[in-house]
Amino acid sequence: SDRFTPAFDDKFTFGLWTVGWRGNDPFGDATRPALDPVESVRRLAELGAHGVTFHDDDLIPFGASASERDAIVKRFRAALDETGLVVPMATTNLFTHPVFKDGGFTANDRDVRRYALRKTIRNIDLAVELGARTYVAWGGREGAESGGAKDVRDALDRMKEAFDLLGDYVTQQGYDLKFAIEPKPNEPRGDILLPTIGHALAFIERLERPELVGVNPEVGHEQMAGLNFPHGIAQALWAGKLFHIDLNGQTGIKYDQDFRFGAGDVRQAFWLVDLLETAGYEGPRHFDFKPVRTDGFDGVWESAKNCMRNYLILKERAAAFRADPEVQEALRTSRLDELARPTADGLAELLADKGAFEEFDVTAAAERSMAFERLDQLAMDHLLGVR
Ligand code: GLT
Ligand code: MN
Ligand code: MN
Ligand code: MN
Repeated sequence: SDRFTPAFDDKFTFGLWTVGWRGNDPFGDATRPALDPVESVRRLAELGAHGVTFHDDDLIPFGASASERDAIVKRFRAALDETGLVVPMATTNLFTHPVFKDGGFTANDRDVRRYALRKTIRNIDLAVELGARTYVAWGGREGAESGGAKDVRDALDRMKEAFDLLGDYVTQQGYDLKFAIEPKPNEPRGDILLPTIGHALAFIERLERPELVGVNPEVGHEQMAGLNFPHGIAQALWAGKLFHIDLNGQTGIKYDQDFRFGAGDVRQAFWLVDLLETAGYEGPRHFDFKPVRTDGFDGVWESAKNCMRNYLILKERAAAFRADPEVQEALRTSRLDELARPTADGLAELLADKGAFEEFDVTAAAERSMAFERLDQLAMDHLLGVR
């Protein structure tokens, strides 16, 4: 072990479905056998993780009887007690079973929507029982492949209705649980509703209890839309809505690659860690990745370990960048301190200031270099470990 070996307080968490992914994709069958969730808990604890998260069906096979369910939960809880791992988040599988082929909360079929809500409520009870404070909602099947198939305004009414009902439920039960919507632009649907962080943030403000709902952005999902992930995270933080985060790797606009964290766009990963560590984000650092299907369990545990390792390496690199006196000087030269200053002391002050307009030297202002190239190379030097 070295300084990049995680500790419990680093708050690294993993979905059971990540290390448990068997490698089945649209073109090929599973390449690995199923993994017992209890084995995952033990292995992740050995690697230094803080907790695990799950979909109802990751833990309890779809259609299990009540007695099977009780036995599974009991055994899982014993593994948590034995290892000290916690369950900060849980979620619902509203995408695997064919009944959800047209969605859960926004399926055109009303009975499917009612079933999706009841399935969610049932797992909320278990999530709370296991100590979760966040409930993720990834609406992967909420969408369409063709224009006439979905009235998007009606679908958004139904989506709002779903979150309003779930908000009523947790409030009535007195649960200390908040929801985190996970945006994704496409895959498995041709187009998914609430495709980006921005769409989700705007949607949340229309809910009856907006304070109960935030976002769970995933690195690769925003990058699939060509967006800058750290910018999206900054806006979620600015709105007070970063309730949870899915860390992984993606290289540009293509299928959802779900690489281990740090693989993919390493520059965005650097700025992301810099942001999370300096903005005071206190939630779990949750990894939602898929160990490549070419590898056996060796690669599963190697990649799980390295999600955490890469986070800690980037954390060290970002801290070195911030602590470097030359960087601090470069930040001042690029006038980041000026951006942090209010633009005016109110409207009257702005209108009265001739220097702001009538006497403003636009030519001189236009000629001032922003000096961003030097600043960025300092970041690169730190990221690449040569400073
Ligand atoms: C699924 C999806 C992920 C979501 C999970 C939560 S399920 O694996 O691809 O991005 O975070 O439902
Ligand atoms: Mn993904
Ligand atoms: Mn995924
Ligand atoms: Mn995810």
